[in-house]
Amino acid sequence: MMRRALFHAARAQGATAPNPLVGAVVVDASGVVVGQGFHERAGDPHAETVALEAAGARSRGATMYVTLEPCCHTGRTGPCTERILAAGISRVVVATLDPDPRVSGGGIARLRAAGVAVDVGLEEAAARRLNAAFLAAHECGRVFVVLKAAVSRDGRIAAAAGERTAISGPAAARRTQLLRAATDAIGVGVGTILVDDPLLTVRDVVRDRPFTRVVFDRTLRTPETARVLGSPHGGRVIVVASPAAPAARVRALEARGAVVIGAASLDAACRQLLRLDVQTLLVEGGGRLQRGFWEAGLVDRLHLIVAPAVIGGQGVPLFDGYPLPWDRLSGLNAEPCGQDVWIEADVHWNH
Ligand code: AOF
Ligand code: ZN
Repeated sequence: MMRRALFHAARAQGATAPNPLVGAVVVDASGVVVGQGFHERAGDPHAETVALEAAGARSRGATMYVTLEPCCHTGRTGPCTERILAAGISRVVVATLDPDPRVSGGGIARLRAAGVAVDVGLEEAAARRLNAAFLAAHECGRVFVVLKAAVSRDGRIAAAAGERTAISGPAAARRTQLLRAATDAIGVGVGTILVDDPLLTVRDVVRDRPFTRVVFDRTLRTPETARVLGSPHGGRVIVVASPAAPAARVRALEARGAVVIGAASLDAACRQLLRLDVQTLLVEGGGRLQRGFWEAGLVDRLHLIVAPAVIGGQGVPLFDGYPLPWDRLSGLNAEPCGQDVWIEADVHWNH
Protein backbone atom coordinates (compact mmCIF):
# COMPACT_ATOMS: atom_id res chain seq x y z
CA MET A 1 0.00 0.00 0.00
CA MET A 2 2.85 2.38 0.74
CA ARG A 3 4.40 1.56 -2.64
CA ARG A 4 1.07 2.41 -4.17
CA ALA A 5 1.06 5.74 -2.31
CA LEU A 6 4.60 6.41 -3.56
CA PHE A 7 3.49 5.61 -7.11
CA HIS A 8 0.74 8.20 -6.85
CA ALA A 9 3.09 10.77 -5.31
CA ALA A 10 5.51 10.38 -8.22
CA ARG A 11 2.78 11.17 -10.75
CA ALA A 12 3.30 14.88 -10.01
CA GLN A 13 7.08 14.72 -10.48
CA GLY A 14 8.41 18.10 -11.49
CA ALA A 15 5.10 19.88 -10.89
CA THR A 16 4.95 20.48 -7.12
CA ALA A 17 8.09 22.50 -6.25
CA PRO A 18 8.65 24.12 -3.82
CA ASN A 19 6.16 21.73 -2.24
CA PRO A 20 6.84 18.02 -1.80
CA LEU A 21 5.54 15.06 -3.78
CA VAL A 22 2.98 13.31 -1.61
CA GLY A 23 0.64 10.35 -2.20
CA ALA A 24 -1.98 8.77 0.05
CA VAL A 25 -4.05 5.58 0.02
CA VAL A 26 -7.03 4.86 2.30
CA VAL A 27 -7.73 1.18 3.00
CA ASP A 28 -10.76 -0.16 4.87
CA ALA A 29 -10.76 -2.89 7.51
CA SER A 30 -11.14 -5.64 4.92
CA GLY A 31 -8.13 -4.43 2.92
CA VAL A 32 -10.07 -2.73 0.13
CA VAL A 33 -8.67 0.55 -1.25
CA VAL A 34 -11.48 3.06 -0.76
CA GLY A 35 -9.62 6.25 -1.71
CA GLN A 36 -6.31 7.35 -3.12
CA GLY A 37 -4.75 10.53 -4.37
CA PHE A 38 -1.74 12.76 -4.70
CA HIS A 39 -0.68 16.37 -4.45
CA GLU A 40 -0.72 17.89 -7.94
CA ARG A 41 0.92 21.29 -7.50
CA ALA A 42 1.83 23.86 -4.85
CA GLY A 43 -1.32 25.48 -3.51
CA ASP A 44 -3.59 22.58 -4.51
CA PRO A 45 -5.15 20.23 -1.93
CA HIS A 46 -2.77 17.94 -0.09
CA ALA A 47 -2.68 14.23 -0.94
CA GLU A 48 -4.41 13.24 2.29
CA THR A 49 -7.40 15.48 1.49
CA VAL A 50 -7.67 14.15 -2.05
CA ALA A 51 -7.66 10.54 -0.82
CA LEU A 52 -10.16 11.25 1.98
CA GLU A 53 -12.52 12.98 -0.39
CA ALA A 54 -12.43 9.98 -2.71
CA ALA A 55 -13.12 7.64 0.20
CA GLY A 56 -15.97 9.71 1.66
CA ALA A 57 -17.81 7.94 4.50
CA ARG A 58 -15.74 4.81 3.96
CA SER A 59 -12.81 6.54 5.70
CA ARG A 60 -14.36 5.80 9.10
CA GLY A 61 -12.23 3.20 10.86
CA ALA A 62 -9.91 2.91 7.86
CA THR A 63 -6.09 3.06 7.61
CA MET A 64 -4.29 5.78 5.68
CA TYR A 65 -0.91 5.15 4.06
CA VAL A 66 0.80 8.45 3.33
CA THR A 67 4.30 9.12 2.00
CA LEU A 68 4.93 12.19 4.20
CA GLU A 69 3.90 13.07 7.73
CA PRO A 70 0.49 14.82 7.59
CA CYS A 71 0.69 18.56 8.16
CA CYS A 72 -0.76 20.23 11.24
CA HIS A 73 -0.48 23.86 10.11
CA THR A 74 -2.70 26.16 8.13
CA GLY A 75 -0.82 27.20 5.03
CA ARG A 76 -2.36 27.51 1.62
CA THR A 77 -4.72 24.71 2.68
CA GLY A 78 -5.95 23.63 6.13
CA PRO A 79 -4.19 21.10 8.38
CA CYS A 80 -4.50 17.51 7.14
CA THR A 81 -4.38 16.16 10.70
CA GLU A 82 -7.78 17.72 11.42
CA ARG A 83 -9.28 16.27 8.25
CA ILE A 84 -7.93 12.84 9.11
CA LEU A 85 -9.49 13.07 12.56
CA ALA A 86 -12.80 14.38 11.23
CA ALA A 87 -12.94 11.51 8.72
CA GLY A 88 -12.56 8.96 11.52
CA ILE A 89 -9.34 7.32 10.27
CA SER A 90 -8.13 4.97 13.00
CA ARG A 91 -4.55 4.28 11.87
CA VAL A 92 -2.03 6.27 9.85
CA VAL A 93 1.13 4.74 8.35
CA VAL A 94 3.72 7.38 7.42
CA ALA A 95 6.80 6.78 5.26
CA THR A 96 8.88 9.69 6.52
CA LEU A 97 8.75 12.73 8.79
CA ASP A 98 8.15 16.19 7.36
CA PRO A 99 11.18 18.47 7.93
CA ASP A 100 9.08 21.59 7.33
CA PRO A 101 9.48 23.46 10.65
CA ARG A 102 5.73 24.10 10.72
CA VAL A 103 5.19 20.32 10.94
CA SER A 104 8.36 18.42 11.95
CA GLY A 105 6.85 15.75 14.18
CA GLY A 106 3.89 17.91 15.18
CA GLY A 107 1.54 16.15 12.76
CA ILE A 108 2.26 12.76 14.26
CA ALA A 109 2.01 14.07 17.82
CA ARG A 110 -1.38 15.63 17.05
CA LEU A 111 -2.77 12.38 15.60
CA ARG A 112 -1.47 10.27 18.49
CA ALA A 113 -2.85 12.71 21.05
CA ALA A 114 -6.27 12.26 19.45
CA GLY A 115 -6.05 8.48 19.75
CA VAL A 116 -5.00 7.54 16.20
CA ALA A 117 -2.42 4.75 15.89
CA VAL A 118 0.58 6.06 13.93
CA ASP A 119 3.47 4.05 12.47
CA VAL A 120 6.45 5.78 10.87
CA GLY A 121 9.20 4.52 8.57
CA LEU A 122 7.57 2.16 6.06
CA GLU A 123 9.42 2.53 2.70
CA GLU A 124 11.28 5.46 4.22
CA ALA A 125 14.31 5.28 1.90
CA ALA A 126 12.13 5.40 -1.22
CA ALA A 127 10.09 8.27 0.20
CA ARG A 128 13.21 10.26 1.04
CA ARG A 129 14.66 9.65 -2.40
CA LEU A 130 11.45 10.85 -4.04
CA ASN A 131 11.53 14.12 -2.10
CA ALA A 132 15.31 14.53 -2.00
CA ALA A 133 15.16 18.17 -3.14
CA PHE A 134 12.44 19.16 -0.68
CA LEU A 135 14.39 17.46 2.13
CA ALA A 136 17.69 19.11 1.12
CA ALA A 137 15.98 22.49 1.19
CA HIS A 138 14.73 22.05 4.75
CA GLU A 139 17.55 19.92 6.17
CA CYS A 140 20.61 21.48 4.48
CA GLY A 141 19.34 24.93 3.50
CA ARG A 142 20.61 24.66 -0.03
CA VAL A 143 19.54 23.80 -3.53
CA PHE A 144 19.60 20.09 -4.56
CA VAL A 145 22.24 19.68 -7.25
CA VAL A 146 21.76 17.28 -10.14
CA LEU A 147 24.75 17.02 -12.45
CA LYS A 148 24.39 15.78 -16.01
CA ALA A 149 27.33 15.04 -18.25
CA ALA A 150 27.77 13.22 -21.54
CA VAL A 151 31.01 11.35 -22.18
CA SER A 152 32.55 9.34 -24.94
CA ARG A 153 33.38 5.70 -24.28
CA ASP A 154 36.87 6.87 -23.31
CA GLY A 155 35.59 9.40 -20.80
CA ARG A 156 35.97 12.66 -22.79
CA ILE A 157 33.40 15.48 -22.83
CA ALA A 158 34.83 17.38 -25.85
CA ALA A 159 37.44 16.99 -28.58
CA ALA A 160 39.32 20.08 -27.35
CA ALA A 161 38.85 22.79 -24.74
CA GLY A 162 36.44 25.47 -25.93
CA GLU A 163 35.11 23.30 -28.73
CA ARG A 164 31.52 22.15 -29.02
CA THR A 165 31.41 18.40 -29.55
CA ALA A 166 28.23 16.40 -30.16
CA ILE A 167 28.59 13.26 -28.03
CA SER A 168 25.22 11.78 -27.09
CA GLY A 169 22.42 11.01 -29.53
CA PRO A 170 18.83 12.24 -30.10
CA ALA A 171 17.23 9.90 -27.54
CA ALA A 172 19.49 11.35 -24.83
CA ALA A 173 18.65 14.87 -26.02
CA ARG A 174 14.97 14.13 -25.53
CA ARG A 175 15.52 12.64 -22.10
CA THR A 176 17.58 15.71 -21.19
CA GLN A 177 14.55 17.88 -21.94
CA LEU A 178 12.47 15.72 -19.57
CA LEU A 179 15.15 16.14 -16.93
CA ARG A 180 15.14 19.92 -17.43
CA ALA A 181 11.36 19.97 -17.23
CA ALA A 182 11.48 18.26 -13.83
CA THR A 183 13.95 20.73 -12.27
CA ASP A 184 13.59 24.35 -11.21
CA ALA A 185 16.71 25.67 -12.89
CA ILE A 186 19.52 24.80 -15.23
CA GLY A 187 23.06 26.00 -14.51
CA VAL A 188 26.04 26.47 -16.81
CA GLY A 189 29.44 28.11 -16.57
CA VAL A 190 30.25 31.26 -18.50
CA GLY A 191 32.61 29.21 -20.69
CA THR A 192 29.58 27.39 -22.09
CA ILE A 193 27.87 30.72 -22.76
CA LEU A 194 30.95 31.97 -24.64
CA VAL A 195 31.42 28.77 -26.67
CA ASP A 196 27.86 27.52 -27.31
CA ASP A 197 25.72 30.64 -26.70
CA PRO A 198 22.83 28.35 -25.63
CA LEU A 199 19.23 29.38 -24.94
CA LEU A 200 18.95 26.95 -21.99
CA THR A 201 15.21 26.59 -22.42
CA VAL A 202 12.86 23.65 -21.92
CA ARG A 203 11.58 22.51 -25.30
CA ASP A 204 9.16 19.93 -26.67
CA VAL A 205 7.91 18.81 -23.26
CA VAL A 206 5.08 20.01 -21.06
CA ARG A 207 6.06 22.29 -18.21
CA ASP A 208 3.75 24.79 -16.56
CA ARG A 209 6.05 26.20 -13.88
CA PRO A 210 8.44 29.09 -14.57
CA PHE A 211 11.99 28.04 -15.36
CA THR A 212 15.22 29.68 -14.21
CA ARG A 213 18.53 29.82 -16.10
CA VAL A 214 21.65 30.27 -13.94
CA VAL A 215 25.02 31.37 -15.32
CA PHE A 216 28.05 30.92 -13.08
CA ASP A 217 30.24 33.80 -14.09
CA ARG A 218 32.65 35.06 -11.43
CA THR A 219 34.02 38.05 -13.35
CA LEU A 220 30.91 38.75 -15.44
CA ARG A 221 32.22 37.91 -18.88
CA THR A 222 28.72 37.08 -20.15
CA PRO A 223 28.18 39.29 -23.22
CA GLU A 224 25.10 41.50 -23.20
CA THR A 225 24.25 39.93 -26.55
CA ALA A 226 24.15 36.37 -25.15
CA ARG A 227 21.06 34.55 -26.41
CA VAL A 228 20.14 33.48 -22.88
CA LEU A 229 19.58 37.16 -22.00
CA GLY A 230 17.52 37.82 -25.12
CA SER A 231 14.95 35.09 -24.45
CA PRO A 232 12.80 36.16 -21.47
CA HIS A 233 10.09 33.65 -22.47
CA GLY A 234 12.58 30.94 -21.45
CA GLY A 235 12.54 32.08 -17.81
CA ARG A 236 14.48 34.51 -15.63
CA VAL A 237 18.28 34.55 -15.73
CA ILE A 238 20.35 34.58 -12.54
CA VAL A 239 24.04 35.37 -12.94
CA VAL A 240 26.22 34.20 -10.05
CA ALA A 241 29.25 36.49 -9.78
CA SER A 242 32.03 36.94 -7.27
CA PRO A 243 31.24 39.63 -4.70
CA ALA A 244 34.17 41.56 -6.23
CA ALA A 245 32.77 41.58 -9.78
CA PRO A 246 32.93 45.00 -11.49
CA ALA A 247 29.87 47.12 -10.68
CA ALA A 248 29.65 48.41 -14.25
CA ARG A 249 29.28 44.87 -15.56
CA VAL A 250 26.65 44.12 -12.90
CA ARG A 251 24.64 47.12 -14.10
CA ALA A 252 25.06 46.16 -17.75
CA LEU A 253 23.71 42.64 -17.19
CA GLU A 254 20.91 43.90 -14.95
CA ALA A 255 19.92 46.26 -17.73
CA ARG A 256 19.49 43.14 -19.88
CA GLY A 257 17.07 41.72 -17.31
CA ALA A 258 19.44 39.44 -15.39
CA VAL A 259 19.38 39.06 -11.61
CA VAL A 260 23.03 39.30 -10.55
CA ILE A 261 24.00 37.80 -7.18
CA GLY A 262 27.40 37.84 -5.48
CA ALA A 263 28.61 34.58 -3.95
CA ALA A 264 32.09 33.87 -2.60
CA SER A 265 31.81 30.10 -3.26
CA LEU A 266 29.63 27.55 -5.01
CA ASP A 267 28.34 26.47 -1.62
CA ALA A 268 27.27 30.06 -0.86
CA ALA A 269 25.65 30.23 -4.29
CA CYS A 270 23.66 27.05 -3.57
CA ARG A 271 22.30 28.62 -0.39
CA GLN A 272 21.40 31.87 -2.12
CA LEU A 273 19.66 30.08 -4.98
CA LEU A 274 17.36 28.33 -2.52
CA ARG A 275 16.35 31.76 -1.20
CA LEU A 276 15.52 32.71 -4.78
CA ASP A 277 13.07 29.78 -4.93
CA VAL A 278 15.32 27.37 -6.80
CA GLN A 279 15.05 23.98 -5.10
CA THR A 280 16.61 21.79 -7.79
CA LEU A 281 19.51 22.93 -9.96
CA LEU A 282 20.57 20.91 -12.99
CA VAL A 283 24.24 21.54 -13.73
CA GLU A 284 24.89 20.74 -17.37
CA GLY A 285 28.26 22.20 -18.23
CA GLY A 286 30.96 22.90 -18.89
CA GLY A 287 33.66 20.69 -17.56
CA ARG A 288 35.17 23.31 -15.25
CA LEU A 289 31.88 24.10 -13.52
CA GLN A 290 31.14 20.39 -13.18
CA ARG A 291 34.52 19.84 -11.59
CA GLY A 292 33.90 22.76 -9.23
CA PHE A 293 30.66 21.20 -8.01
CA TRP A 294 32.37 17.81 -7.51
CA GLU A 295 35.31 19.29 -5.67
CA ALA A 296 33.02 21.28 -3.38
CA GLY A 297 31.08 18.09 -2.53
CA LEU A 298 27.86 19.66 -3.77
CA VAL A 299 26.59 17.07 -6.26
CA ASP A 300 23.57 15.16 -4.92
CA ARG A 301 22.56 13.18 -7.99
CA LEU A 302 24.52 12.23 -11.08
CA HIS A 303 23.31 11.54 -14.61
CA LEU A 304 26.08 10.26 -16.81
CA ILE A 305 25.41 9.54 -20.46
CA VAL A 306 28.01 7.29 -22.02
CA ALA A 307 28.15 7.38 -25.82
CA PRO A 308 29.80 4.76 -28.06
CA ALA A 309 32.19 7.28 -29.70
CA VAL A 310 35.91 7.33 -28.93
CA ILE A 311 37.54 10.79 -28.83
CA GLY A 312 41.12 9.99 -27.87
CA GLY A 313 43.64 11.17 -25.32
CA GLN A 314 43.74 14.76 -26.59
CA GLY A 315 40.08 15.25 -25.63
CA VAL A 316 38.87 17.03 -22.50
CA PRO A 317 38.40 14.50 -19.66
CA LEU A 318 35.20 14.28 -17.63
CA PHE A 319 35.21 16.65 -14.64
CA ASP A 320 38.45 18.16 -15.89
CA GLY A 321 40.26 15.00 -14.77
CA TYR A 322 38.84 15.01 -11.24
CA PRO A 323 38.38 11.34 -10.30
CA LEU A 324 34.81 10.12 -10.13
CA PRO A 325 34.24 9.08 -6.50
CA TRP A 326 32.55 5.75 -7.19
CA ASP A 327 32.52 4.88 -3.49
CA ARG A 328 30.15 7.77 -2.88
CA LEU A 329 27.55 6.59 -5.39
CA SER A 330 24.50 4.51 -4.51
CA GLY A 331 21.30 3.42 -6.17
CA LEU A 332 23.17 3.08 -9.44
CA ASN A 333 20.91 2.47 -12.42
CA ALA A 334 22.04 2.09 -16.02
CA GLU A 335 19.77 1.68 -19.03
CA PRO A 336 20.04 1.99 -22.79
CA CYS A 337 18.99 5.35 -24.23
CA GLY A 338 19.06 5.14 -28.02
CA GLN A 339 22.67 4.55 -28.98
CA ASP A 340 23.90 5.60 -25.52
CA VAL A 341 23.79 4.29 -21.95
CA TRP A 342 22.16 6.53 -19.35
CA ILE A 343 23.56 6.05 -15.84
CA GLU A 344 21.90 7.59 -12.79
CA ALA A 345 23.12 7.51 -9.20
CA ASP A 346 22.74 9.25 -5.85
CA VAL A 347 25.85 10.81 -4.34
CA HIS A 348 26.58 10.70 -0.61
CA TRP A 349 29.07 13.06 0.99
CA ASN A 350 28.39 12.37 4.67
CA HIS A 351 28.26 16.01 5.62
C1 AOF B 1 2.02 19.57 -0.01
N1 AOF B 1 1.27 18.52 -0.45
O1 AOF B 1 0.19 16.61 -0.11
C2 AOF B 1 1.30 17.57 1.70
C3 AOF B 1 2.10 18.66 2.16
O2 AOF B 1 2.11 25.22 0.68
P1 AOF B 1 1.12 24.62 1.64
O3 AOF B 1 0.48 25.61 2.53
O4 AOF B 1 0.15 23.73 0.94
O5 AOF B 1 1.94 23.71 2.67
C4 AOF B 1 2.98 22.95 2.23
C5 AOF B 1 3.50 22.11 3.36
O6 AOF B 1 2.52 21.14 3.72
C6 AOF B 1 4.72 21.30 2.98
O7 AOF B 1 5.90 22.01 3.23
C7 AOF B 1 4.61 20.10 3.87
O8 AOF B 1 5.16 20.43 5.12
C8 AOF B 1 3.13 19.91 4.12
N2 AOF B 1 2.54 18.71 3.44
N3 AOF B 1 2.44 19.63 1.27
O9 AOF B 1 2.34 20.45 -0.77
C9 AOF B 1 0.89 17.53 0.34
N4 AOF B 1 0.92 16.60 2.51
ZN1 ZN C 1 -1.40 18.68 4.59
